[in-house]
Amino acid sequence: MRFPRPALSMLALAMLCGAQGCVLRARTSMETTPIQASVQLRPPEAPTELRVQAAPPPLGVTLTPVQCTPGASEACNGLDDNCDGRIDEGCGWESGAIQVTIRWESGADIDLYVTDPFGEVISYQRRQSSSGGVLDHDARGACVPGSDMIENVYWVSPNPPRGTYQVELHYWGECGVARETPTQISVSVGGRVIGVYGVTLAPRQRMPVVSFTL
Ligand SMILES: [Ca+2]
Ligand SMILES: [Ca+2]
Ligand SMILES: [Ca+2]
Repeated sequence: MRFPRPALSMLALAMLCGAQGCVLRARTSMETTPIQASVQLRPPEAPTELRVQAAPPPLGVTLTPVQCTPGASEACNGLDDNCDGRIDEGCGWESGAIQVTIRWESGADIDLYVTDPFGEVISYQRRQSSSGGVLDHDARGACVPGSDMIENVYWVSPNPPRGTYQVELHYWGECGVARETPTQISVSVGGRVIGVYGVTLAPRQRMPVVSFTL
């Protein structure tokens, strides 16, 4: 950073020469002298280990054992197949310090809602929160030809805000083909999957499925 330095009094000398020789004249001057100062910024904080506590699943939601195999190929199925803590890496949606991925198969249009500790809700209606959460994969099921049935929210920052996160699902529509729809919700925090949850939703049902606290 560059600061103007407060004026300093300096003595300036001038040599004036004429027919009778030379004289030295002195005068004081006020000058502004730039100085260099640097502010030492702390290095970016290394990702800290995230301690997470998941609330017991609400009624109707089941918690299934995490099944993965180190070295397995990663399928685009809403699960962390190779145990690296990233769900579906290479499939076109991102992983991060927090990743929530839902998947279903019925052709319905299911929507994922994640509420951050500040109460901001991330969904297809508002895809980014100021805390760094992003919905980067939206799905419409059979309502939109070519759509798949996976939605994904992740946190870009290695240090997402501490507090409680709430995951909700909403059965938006049957798309002319679906009825009750089983869904699967994978949650990864700090590089490991903390749970794979399952819930069956009826048309237009909205319910909280997972809550966890950092
Ligand atoms: Ca993986
Ligand atoms: Ca996968
Ligand atoms: Ca959807």
